[in-house]
Amino acid sequence: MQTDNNLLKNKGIYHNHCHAKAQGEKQIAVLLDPDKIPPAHISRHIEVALLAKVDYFLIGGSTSLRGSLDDLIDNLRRETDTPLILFPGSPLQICKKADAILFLSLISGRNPELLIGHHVISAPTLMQSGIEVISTGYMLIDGGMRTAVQYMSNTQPIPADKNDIAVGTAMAGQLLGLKLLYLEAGSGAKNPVSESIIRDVSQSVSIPIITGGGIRTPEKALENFRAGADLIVVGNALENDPGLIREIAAARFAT
Ligand code: 1GP
Repeated sequence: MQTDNNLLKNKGIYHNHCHAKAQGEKQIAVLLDPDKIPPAHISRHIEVALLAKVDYFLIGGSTSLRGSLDDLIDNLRRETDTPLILFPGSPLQICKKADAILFLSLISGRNPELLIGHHVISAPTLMQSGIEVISTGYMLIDGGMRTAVQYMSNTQPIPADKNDIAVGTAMAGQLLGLKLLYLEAGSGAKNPVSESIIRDVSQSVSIPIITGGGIRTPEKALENFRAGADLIVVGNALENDPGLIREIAAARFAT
């Protein structure tokens, strides 16, 4: 006999996230970028994220230079059964050991490689891999500085004060059948995505909304949730102040 937990787990990560959304629950993911975290800090990062009981680990980044994705996933597998979700900067960052992948279409941009090209390259591997594929509309919103993802994607972000463009883009993503929207100010962004954009987008679509980029305080996390984010992603804050993640994660329960 399966327990309720096992039954829920078997339905998949996306299903579980939608279930949480329907219950009004908020979730948090920690982003681990193997190129950014010094190897000596990885165990500590994992430990503090687990103490904070984060809902997911996102794994990936804009570059694939130094860190080994495989080693990081092996390391995480030894420590936890928290779902491991790829957040790939390129098809080079696909790893069958993960539980799921955010199959990102950069719908705020007009770079065909990031709208369909990379997908064609990676689809055969993904079809064979057995990992859960979650099609995601990835929307860059100007965060007040040029970020790695802007440079690497060779696209312009949506201006931070153009809510209508963000809303239209999000609506198009939902109509195209994407399952999630990721509103991204870029890792280390000076200005996180504004509550005003999050609110307008969340009131215009029914699919779940992820926000990330420059979320460094529990207050900002809470504002994102209250504006309509279903899941927030935190990366740099963990590197700068590992203890902070517990407070940021607690914002899930304060809405
Ligand atoms: C980047 O949204 C994530 O894709 C995390 O950003 O590193 O600024 O938290 P930070």
